[in-house]
Amino acid sequence: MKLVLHGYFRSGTSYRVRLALNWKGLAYETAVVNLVDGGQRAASYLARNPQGLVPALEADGRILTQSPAIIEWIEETWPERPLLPADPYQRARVRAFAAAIGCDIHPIQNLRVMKKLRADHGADQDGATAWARHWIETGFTALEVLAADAGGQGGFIFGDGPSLAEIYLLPQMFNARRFGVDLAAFPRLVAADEAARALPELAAAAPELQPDAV
Ligand SMILES: N[C@@H](CCC(=O)N[C@@H](CS)C(=O)NCC(=O)O)C(=O)O
Repeated sequence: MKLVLHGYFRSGTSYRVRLALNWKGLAYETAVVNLVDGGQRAASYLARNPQGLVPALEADGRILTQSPAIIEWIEETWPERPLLPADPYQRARVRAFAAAIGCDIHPIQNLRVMKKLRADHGADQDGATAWARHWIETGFTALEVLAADAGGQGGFIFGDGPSLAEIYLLPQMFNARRFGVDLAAFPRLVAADEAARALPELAAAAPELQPDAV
């Protein structure tokens, strides 16, 4: 199947999809949508995703959007090297961990939200950064507790290898570092991030290694 990932090196949601594709060993092409230049609002991109958000994954010409839906589609299409455990209760726990990032942290520190804070709500750059840090720290405080009780091994949160939890965590840790979050308070999350990034497939998805990295 021909896969083309429309995304941006620094986008956390694009990073999630790269991690899932790499973990499954799937080859894909990269189509850069430069978020700084407004590429997400170009007519050619809006035709692929009317939301004007990356990523979009093209699979044999068919378009998929929304990273959670894309990742679940990848998981269902290529079930080997599963990112979700077999047991329904455990699957729900892993999905809850991922959703705490995907629904409750990432959207409120996203580019367009930060821009709106600066443009219309009186925040300067430091104020917008403090906003992002606040929501990441609030979310991470709960995730640290969840992770401590998740029973993972070798640094991983659930089980003894990467799951959807790490697929969501790595990009959020990247953002946390960008915004200057003090990660010392989150040793369990730091350990999971390190364990996952030690795997060559996942390491290759890092933003700084992408063709559009600046
Ligand atoms: N829920 C969507 C969110 C996508 C999203 O927020 N993408 C960001 C980059 S991480 C984006 O395109 N931002 C462009 C903007 O804010 O203008 C998903 O998971 O795919």
